[in-house]
Amino acid sequence: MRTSSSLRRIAPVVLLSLVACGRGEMPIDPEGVARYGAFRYEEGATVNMTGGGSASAISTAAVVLPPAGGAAAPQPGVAEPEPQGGAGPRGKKGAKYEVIEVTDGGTLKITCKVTSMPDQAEIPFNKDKEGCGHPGMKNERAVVDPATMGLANCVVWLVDISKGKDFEGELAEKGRTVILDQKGCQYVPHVSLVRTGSKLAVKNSDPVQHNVKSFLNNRATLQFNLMSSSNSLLDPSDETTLSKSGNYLLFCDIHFWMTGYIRAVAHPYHAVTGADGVATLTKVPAGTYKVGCWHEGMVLKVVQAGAEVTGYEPSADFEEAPQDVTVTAGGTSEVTFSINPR
Ligand SMILES: [Cu+2]
Repeated sequence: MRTSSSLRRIAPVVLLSLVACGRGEMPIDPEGVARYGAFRYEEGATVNMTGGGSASAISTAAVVLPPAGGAAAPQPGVAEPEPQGGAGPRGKKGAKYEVIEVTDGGTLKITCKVTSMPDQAEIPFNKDKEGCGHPGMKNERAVVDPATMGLANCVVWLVDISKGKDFEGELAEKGRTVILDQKGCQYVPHVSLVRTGSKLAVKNSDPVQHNVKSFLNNRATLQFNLMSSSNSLLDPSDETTLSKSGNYLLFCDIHFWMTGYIRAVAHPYHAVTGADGVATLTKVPAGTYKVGCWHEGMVLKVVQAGAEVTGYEPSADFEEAPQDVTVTAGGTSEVTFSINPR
């Protein structure tokens, strides 16, 4: 079932206008490094978004910035200095990526591991328990293979590559439509890569309504805010075209535990670690590079008022310090990020 375009936007009557207060504004990295900071998401609180224009939310929902310190207080993973070489998803600052034929490329195997097991307790749903379709939700932010301690859903990339292969496989198609599904009140996929310029078709496989809201790189930059009716598919639109490189945070104003991330990338040397914590980059031109590593943050704290679950508090996303690696023609190089759970 497709909903008409007029239904794509949330009815204004249920919206609250958000005050662009300017307080607590997070810096927007010009290269699109993604840092959302920790945030708290619960019902009944005053809507308080970071500054930079207007945004909208369903009236019952709120993003509450960490209090304390007010406006200019640095937030974990947000206001820290740019790590050395951390030029972000678009690669070397100011550089335009050049496609060349790579005839003597090497392979780079990147492993993300946790140094200890993060909390993997089930997260209780606080609404739509039936409609969300499964009894116990694991914290999607901490997917770890206990055998290897490999950490899934890390985005890894070559920070400073300026030329190399063209996009391959699914990403070869410019302006591709990518389906973002909402299933079991979770985003599927939870963390994904798309080529910059791809369009999202938002699907809802659940018997309950969702609202999908997206911010680019930080919570001051609202990209879209769409109502997604049960069992529906929204056609892609200008709004859901990911025309800028960077990290798109997804979340739902109805089910506050729902978060997801899409990294839109301008060159093909990016990957997401799988269930074993490993990602592989192929056809890397021989040379020395910096390897970046981003993760959404592993903690999803349950906010309670007595026995009642009132909200959820994801930890801050973070980047590890980039690592140097040398790739040789025909060889396989390896990089391992050992990450402290946080
Ligand atoms: Cu939802």
